[in-house]
Amino acid sequence: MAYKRHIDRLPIIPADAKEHNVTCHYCIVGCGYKAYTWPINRQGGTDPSQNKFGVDLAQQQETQTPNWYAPSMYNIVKQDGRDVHLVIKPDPECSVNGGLGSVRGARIAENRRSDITGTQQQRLTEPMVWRYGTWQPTSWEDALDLVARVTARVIDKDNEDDLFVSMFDHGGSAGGYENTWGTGKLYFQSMKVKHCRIHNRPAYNSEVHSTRDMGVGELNYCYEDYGLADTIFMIGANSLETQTNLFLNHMVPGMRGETLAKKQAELPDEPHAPARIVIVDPRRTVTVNACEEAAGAENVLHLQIQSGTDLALLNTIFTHIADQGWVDQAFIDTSTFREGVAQPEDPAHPAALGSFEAAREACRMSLAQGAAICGVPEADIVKAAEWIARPKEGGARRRTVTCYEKGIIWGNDNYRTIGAAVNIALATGNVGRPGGGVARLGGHQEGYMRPSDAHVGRPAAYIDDLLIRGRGKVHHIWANDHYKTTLNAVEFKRVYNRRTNMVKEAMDARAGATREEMVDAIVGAIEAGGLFSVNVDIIHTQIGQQAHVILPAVESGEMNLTSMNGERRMRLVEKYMDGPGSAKPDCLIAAGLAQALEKVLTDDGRADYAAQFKGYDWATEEDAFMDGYHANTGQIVTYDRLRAMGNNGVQEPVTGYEDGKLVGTKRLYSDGTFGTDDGKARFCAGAWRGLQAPGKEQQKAAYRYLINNGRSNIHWQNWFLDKENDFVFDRFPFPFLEIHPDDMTELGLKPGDLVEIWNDVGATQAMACPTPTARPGETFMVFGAPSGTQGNVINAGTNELVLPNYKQTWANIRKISDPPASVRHLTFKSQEVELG
Ligand SMILES: Nc1nc2c(c(=O)[nH]1)N[C@H]1C(S)=C(S)[C@@H](COP(=O)(O)OP(=O)(O)OC[C@H]3O[C@@H](n4cnc5c(=O)[nH]c(N)nc54)[C@H](O)[C@@H]3O)O[C@H]1N2
Ligand SMILES: Nc1nc2c(c(=O)[nH]1)N[C@H]1C(S)=C(S)[C@@H](COP(=O)(O)OP(=O)(O)OC[C@H]3O[C@@H](n4cnc5c(=O)[nH]c(N)nc54)[C@H](O)[C@@H]3O)O[C@H]1N2
Ligand code: SF4
Ligand SMILES: [Mo]
Repeated sequence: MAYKRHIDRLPIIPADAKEHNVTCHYCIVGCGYKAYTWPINRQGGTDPSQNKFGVDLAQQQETQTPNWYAPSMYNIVKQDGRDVHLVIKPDPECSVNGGLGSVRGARIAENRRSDITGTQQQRLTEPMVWRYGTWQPTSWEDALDLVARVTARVIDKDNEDDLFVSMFDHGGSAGGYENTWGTGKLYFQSMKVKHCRIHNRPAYNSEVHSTRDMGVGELNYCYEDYGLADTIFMIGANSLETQTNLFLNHMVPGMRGETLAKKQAELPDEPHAPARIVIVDPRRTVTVNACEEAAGAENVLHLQIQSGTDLALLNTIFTHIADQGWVDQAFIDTSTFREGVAQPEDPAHPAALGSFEAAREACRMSLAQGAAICGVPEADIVKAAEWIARPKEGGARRRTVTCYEKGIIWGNDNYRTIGAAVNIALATGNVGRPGGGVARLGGHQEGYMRPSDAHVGRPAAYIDDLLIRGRGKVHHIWANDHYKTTLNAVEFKRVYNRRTNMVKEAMDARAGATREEMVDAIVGAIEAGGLFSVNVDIIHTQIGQQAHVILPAVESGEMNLTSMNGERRMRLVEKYMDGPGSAKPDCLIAAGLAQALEKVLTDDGRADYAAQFKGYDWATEEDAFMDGYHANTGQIVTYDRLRAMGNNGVQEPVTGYEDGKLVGTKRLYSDGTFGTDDGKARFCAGAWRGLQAPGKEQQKAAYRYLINNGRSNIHWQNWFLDKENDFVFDRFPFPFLEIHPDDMTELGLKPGDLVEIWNDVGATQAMACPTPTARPGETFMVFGAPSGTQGNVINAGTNELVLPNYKQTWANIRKISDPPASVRHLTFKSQEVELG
């Protein structure tokens, strides 16, 4: 059990505790928190003058009091070398979360590394180099010199194709504008690395090409729109668990009618009612359940489609809306491309883009066709179209906000499916207007600032495939663990282990050699098919077990870090504690690597090439911010100005600085001009074409169970901190597999049994969780677990632009074990709730 559960008393935050702005670094929502720190030998008192809340704590506080914090919000950490108390609690003044926490964010403090309370002792503290058959701690200088020397041997001016890079492109948990700039400047300015991939997919590309090609940036609205909308249209997302406080603090109030007064005030000329919601998901999620509780079941329409059939559904809804004439013709005429095809289909564009009429023609699908493919009743498709688009009483346009995430981003036919969702929003004039928007919900926060990646090309290289086929000589990995999170993972790990072990063996064979001899030995192994692996992370990951050099990074809170959330709200997280040991911000690690490369190349007599690695004399992350974000976005935003904007920050793009405040942008495209050359949005002419990625139809035909997969509320990503968090591990020592009780009977399974999931590409294991709401034959497995990689059974098939199709996976299941001891205390009760 977690040590804090034995705590019956926590120190009162003193009135003079230091206060820091914190944006929760876990998910895209970016909830506002405050971090309070004060010296270890002091605490506040109950008198209003003695505590941070300024209230009499000797009195009973009300139920929803903010004058309180939970044990999970507390820790003892180092600040400027001294032990301090740390409390990180939700900020009631933040418009994003209004004081709400979540099962992840409310544990930021207990997930900090502490030598006093013993939390997160797994954090890396020193650089390490593979030596004498294990990893030996060493200095930054020594580690970076080795990385630079080996890297310099395989790259040259104008040919950096043997250097492979996996790097985060997000904000929040790893990343942020500082760090994407540091890595981006190194790999895309000093070098022009084209064999790179992003943390969550096997290529360097966009998750949402089509909406961008259509001129509609994917984060175009503001969270307030959920309170102004008549209808929320949610496709392939489970927001209660994955964008928790966006759901609880914006969607739920909209559905409960708590925002009616605001609607009336802002949009007085039309009738208003509480928002209804249409959810597209093959699975009944806890989000569906929560919506029913919030809005009443009659206001929730769950379209429980067959996995991967979203495109057919969306095209059918689009057709029906067009046939009924529920379109916004004035908007179509003034804001969209009117003359046929603007962009023909080609290898870089998996569907043609053009006029409303062209798309209507290409996407046409009857109710009967749509219903047959998706497996939902025609009447429900009609109802969805009505809720989304039928004009309101008196003829006012219906305001519908459309949101989507990994159910279609990692789903079948990404380009066309996202295009089909945007088509509906464009046809109904629901972009750039209050209560509208068509936006991805997001995963991490965003924080992208890099030199052009145009040299990467489109379609971008399929990096995992190249690595499996023996390409690449040196691999730099920044903040991700493909062993737990990539597709075709069994094959990837098998080959990666073999290739990196060749280098380890070569290094072991030369124990005691000089640096020059060692580099020669490593390069010899590389030339024989080996791979030299460098891992920049905060913990020793699974792929990090194969690394030859490990570089320790700090995370949010241990450095100053900027990022923006799903409504483009940019904030500064102020550093409130020291990083472990000699760990550094990623941007400064990238700078150190650039400097090491400059030195090595100079020593090597390659002065011209060495000169490309100048320009990294940053002393702090703020220097990286000024060199990257500040210099490239009109020189308006600075740390001081952002700090002054507090937890409400400013919505990007930032357009000016007036009266001591940064001026932002509430919604994109509010003037009806879109992000294309001519300012006109395009429709997507993408017809339904079955399961598009190679091998999916065959897998579906050959195996019995859908292995749908994704996230759970309690877990954060690949469990990198959860792994050493008792609260999480007590609850789920193994990844769960939601499975219908009838399927369990057929397979001879008891709750908590361990099962093997296997198919043509691999196998993995999970813990069976009886789930009566699951459809027979359709399971759901939590992804990313250290003890059961779901990606082991996902085949290598991607779309034309190398977007992985994680969600469409089929396999067979067999029992391998009774519940292990660590499972026996678990509850298998339904997670659905009834709010009286
Ligand atoms: N608690 C928690 N929250 C997180 C994260 C986390 O690790 N834990 N990670 C963050 C990150 S990085 C991301 S990317 C987001 C992801 O956020 P989401 O996209 O909301 O999460 P997922 O669980 O991956 O997938 C969402 C839903 O897609 C459904 N789905 C599967 N197949 C299909 C299909 O064919 N069609 C449709 N329409 N739906 C389908 C699944 O049943 C699932 O309910 O979450 C972020 N938030
Ligand atoms: N089957 C299946 N697979 C999936 C998905 C799915 O839905 N189903 N979803 C995909 C998606 S959307 C995502 S986002 C990926 C996630 O895949 P990954 O990116 O591999 O997983 P994360 O847990 O986000 O990895 C974060 C890593 O960065 C480290 N880290 C954290 N903070 C810092 C920092 O500040 N600096 C450095 N250097 N390191 C840091 C952590 O220790 C951890 O090892 O998985 C993808 N894979
Ligand atoms: S909803 Fe997301 S950002 Fe907000 S507290 Fe939870 S994990 Fe953090
Ligand atoms: Mo993600």
